[in-house]
Amino acid sequence: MRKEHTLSIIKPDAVSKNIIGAIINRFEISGLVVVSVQMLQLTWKQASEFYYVHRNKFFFNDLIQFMTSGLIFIQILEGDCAIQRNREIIGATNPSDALSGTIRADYGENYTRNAIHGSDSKSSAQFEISYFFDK
Ligand code: DGI
Repeated sequence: MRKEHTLSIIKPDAVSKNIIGAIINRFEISGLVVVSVQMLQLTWKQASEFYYVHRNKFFFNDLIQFMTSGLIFIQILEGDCAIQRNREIIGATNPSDALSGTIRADYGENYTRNAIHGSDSKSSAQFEISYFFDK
């Protein structure tokens, strides 16, 4: 197995519900390790740059509005196959499609307010980690 890093963001809905610890606990009990953190409120420019792959999608404005609406909690997670394992713990993008026991099934409300972000590939993990941590 190869040690990997992935980016995780606890989104404004989950931060405002005071469940940062409950979510981090899910990572820790599955063996992923939090190795770096930041808490901040994104500007419109930052959120748009971070989600630039979705810039032409119908939901882009709602997504950016939501992601800039409050504090977010950003973490780098480390572990064997961290990118894929993190996606499994998170669950499907739409919480109503997410498997029971996943973070989005338990804490997500809808497509936009879905509690958590996790890098979905090696290349997005590299881009996302460097966006917040390598500057
Ligand atoms: O990696 P994910 O967050 O699971 O999903 P993604 O990278 O395809 O999309 C990024 C975010 O954009 C997602 O967490 C919520 C939003 N989104 C994606 N698809 C839809 C959407 N929002 C709405 N309203 N409808 C969608 O079909």
